[in-house]
Amino acid sequence: MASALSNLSEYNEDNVPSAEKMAFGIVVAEWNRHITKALLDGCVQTLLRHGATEDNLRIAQVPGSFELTAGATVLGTELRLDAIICLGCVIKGETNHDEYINHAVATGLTQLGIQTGKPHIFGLLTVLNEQQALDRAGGRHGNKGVEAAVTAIRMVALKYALRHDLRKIGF
Ligand code: RBF
Repeated sequence: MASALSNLSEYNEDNVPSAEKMAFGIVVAEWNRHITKALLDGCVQTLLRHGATEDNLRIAQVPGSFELTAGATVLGTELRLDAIICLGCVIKGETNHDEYINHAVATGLTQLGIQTGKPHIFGLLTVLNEQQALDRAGGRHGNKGVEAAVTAIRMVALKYALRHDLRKIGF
């Protein structure tokens, strides 16, 4: 169950580093478009609110969530991107398709993060029904696109801090 502490949508804006010099790739799945559009809007608005510019955002649409890792691989060839954010929504149906897709995306993004050294953010809703998705795409559990954006900014800031040998990182 989500709690106030774990719901990053209610984050403290002052604790988020500036994204002014950061460049982000966003891969968004078209399946369940009414949900993924809300995730994308929340994500982009959050990046811009924290200083990112539209010039530094690259957005790619892919058919379904299974294609998120392939989309991330394509965007990853743009070396200037500091992080790739992947957004999708898989809703459980009568079969086990959701488990295969969700595991494939989780494993794929983990591997890409390790291989490239760039943060690959898991913004995939893995829900049991549409209501759970609506709750997490601007509803009572916040917007996971917002949280994905904040996570991306913080992970890029972590890399910048290490590069500049700062002694205190985050918090
Ligand atoms: N893609 C999603 O992003 N969300 C879904 O809920 C979803 N459900 C699917 C259900 C089935 C039975 C299949 C075969 C595909 C589904 N997909 C879904 C599409 C999947 O991510 C991918 O685009 C296709 O399987 C083509 O590789």
